[in-house]
Amino acid sequence: MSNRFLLKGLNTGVSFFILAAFFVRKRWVSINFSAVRWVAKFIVVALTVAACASTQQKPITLDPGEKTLIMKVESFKFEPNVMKAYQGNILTIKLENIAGVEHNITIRSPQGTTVASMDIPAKGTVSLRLNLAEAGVYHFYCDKPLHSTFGMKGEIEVTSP
Ligand SMILES: [Cu+2]
Repeated sequence: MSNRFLLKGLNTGVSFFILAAFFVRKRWVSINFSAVRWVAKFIVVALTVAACASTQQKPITLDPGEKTLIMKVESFKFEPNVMKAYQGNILTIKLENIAGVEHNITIRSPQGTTVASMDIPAKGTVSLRLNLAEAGVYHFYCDKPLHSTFGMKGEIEVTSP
C-alpha cells in the first residue's frame, strides 16, 4: 500500500505546518510567504488525491429483520461501506479492526442525530446494535483526525419495506 506512505508523509507535513504556524504566531520566526503558499498548495493537492482515492464499494443489500453484519476496519476504510437496508432492520454490527491503530465508528441518523459512537481498539473487535428506525441515509465515519477524509466513511440507505 503505497498510499500509506503518502498518508504518513502528509500527517508529518500537517504537523510540521501547525508547528510552524505556532512559531510564526509567537513571532519567533518570520514568514516566507512563497514557501507557505507552496506548502499549502501541496497539502490541498495531497488531500484531494486522498479523497478521490477512497472508492465506494459494491453495495450490500440486507433482508428485513434482525441481521448481523461483520465489518472490517482498516487504515483507512470500512468494508463494506455501502449498504441498503429496510426501515425496522435491527443490525448487530461487529467491527473487526485489523489495523495497529485505534479507529472509531460514529453513525448519524438521516435527521443528523448521532445514534452510535464507539472506539475500536487496535487489533480489537467491538459490537454495536443499531436500530434503523428512520427511512433515509445513515452516514457513518471514523472521528479520528482526517480519517474520514482519507476514506473512513460509508452509508446505509434505508427504505420502507
Ligand atoms: Cu480511523
